[in-house]
Amino acid sequence: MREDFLWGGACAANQYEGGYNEGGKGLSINDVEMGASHGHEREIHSYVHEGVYYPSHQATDFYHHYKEDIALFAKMGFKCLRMSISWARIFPNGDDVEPNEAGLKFYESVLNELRHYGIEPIITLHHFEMPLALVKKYGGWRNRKLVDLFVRYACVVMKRYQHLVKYWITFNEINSLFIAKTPWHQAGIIYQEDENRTDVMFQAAHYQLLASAKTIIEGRKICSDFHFGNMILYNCCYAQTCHPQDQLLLHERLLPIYYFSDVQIRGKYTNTCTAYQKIMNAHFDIEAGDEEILKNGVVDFYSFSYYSSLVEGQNVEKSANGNLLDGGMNPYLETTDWGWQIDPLGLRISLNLIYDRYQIPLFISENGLGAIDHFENGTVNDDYRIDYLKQHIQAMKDAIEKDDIDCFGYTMWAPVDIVSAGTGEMKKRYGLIYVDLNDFGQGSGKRYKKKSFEWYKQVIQTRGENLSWKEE
Ligand code: BGP
Repeated sequence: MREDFLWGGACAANQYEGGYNEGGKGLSINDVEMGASHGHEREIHSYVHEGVYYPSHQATDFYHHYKEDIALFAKMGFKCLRMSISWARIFPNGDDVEPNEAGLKFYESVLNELRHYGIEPIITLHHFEMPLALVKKYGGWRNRKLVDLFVRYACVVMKRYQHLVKYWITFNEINSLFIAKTPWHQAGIIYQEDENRTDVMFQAAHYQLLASAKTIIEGRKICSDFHFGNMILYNCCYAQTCHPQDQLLLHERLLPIYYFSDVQIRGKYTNTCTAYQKIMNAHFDIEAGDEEILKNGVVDFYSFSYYSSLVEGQNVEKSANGNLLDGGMNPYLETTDWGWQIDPLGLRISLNLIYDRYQIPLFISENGLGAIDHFENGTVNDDYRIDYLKQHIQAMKDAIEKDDIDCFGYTMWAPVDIVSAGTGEMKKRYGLIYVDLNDFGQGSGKRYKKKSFEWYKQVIQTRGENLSWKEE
């Protein structure tokens, strides 16, 4: 593996940071969302209710632990950390006249800490989070006003951190807008009864694509050396049978993924996009000048999350879970504690499919195993996590070394235990570092190395050559 390969981990502010009302931060959409660990679906409130536990308020408290955590990442030899900035920490209401200096200072300290250890920050500007005030005032991303407000926020942070950050990702899993059960996390939208949901969704997608492109155009003026990436929830999918109809269904399943990356890489709504608009009977406004913006604001690299794969076909029973997705079960694969199918070879296949289509550098911005960990004697023997990561890294290596795929980095999700995006739970743990907190935020918050900590350190040290692990 190349010497400058970016090995590291990925996380998101709303799941990790906490400090929800500290340093002048405004409320984010996550700050009014309960976890699902009470035996029912997550619940969204319009304000913070007294006595209710909201997972994002404390999360795993990166806000107060960032020095300790970054030191631990450095011990593992991290070359990079993918993290997000909370928009509400910079503009508490989203449309404030001035940015919040304390928020800007906080991320400056974090970035300086990363630089101190030689860890390259990869910054996501919009990771399932936005100021709640923008939902109340404008209805979230259904409103075109959000485009310029977002670009303004992005410009403030890009200017401020231009000497600390080189890699920027505009929107996390931008296609989750078309996939997730609700557009809440991605776009701060709660559907009204009388509206055409499809049109609202496509309009919001257009605004986010526009905001992404504008950010890139403006960012390049700030620093010509910035590298911009998109971030796609990649759905590796197989046809259930060789029946041509199943193959066509498989093709159609990929349309909502290519919809976003085609615009972000080719700079226009391609035939793939218009075909999907027709299938969905979608109508939305494109103003004069928008096409020019999309054309000029294309990304430099394609980043994606990969956790599992699914099956599609005429007779598929949609019983398998996945990262925001459902689909058919694959009889050849095993599943995680949350029913996500484990498919390392699918990662190699995905890298090939994506690279064949776009021919630009790839970056694996998320991959990991959410599992129930048993904390004993100050550690967790998470051989299952080592096994999952080992197999996926091997698949990535095969894609790079045997298939000549240009992939320049891998950030596992997430280096330290954080709150689950889907369920708000703590018991769904991904970390190489255990955090003593439960689903209700109870515990000491102390950090402990899991077995996977030393293993990942060795992987990075040997540049992915030695993936095996022998007990000490
Ligand atoms: C992706 C998100 C992350 C992350 C991950 C795992 O959708 O970008 O924020 O959380 O999936 O999902 P979960 O936390 O629901 O297990």
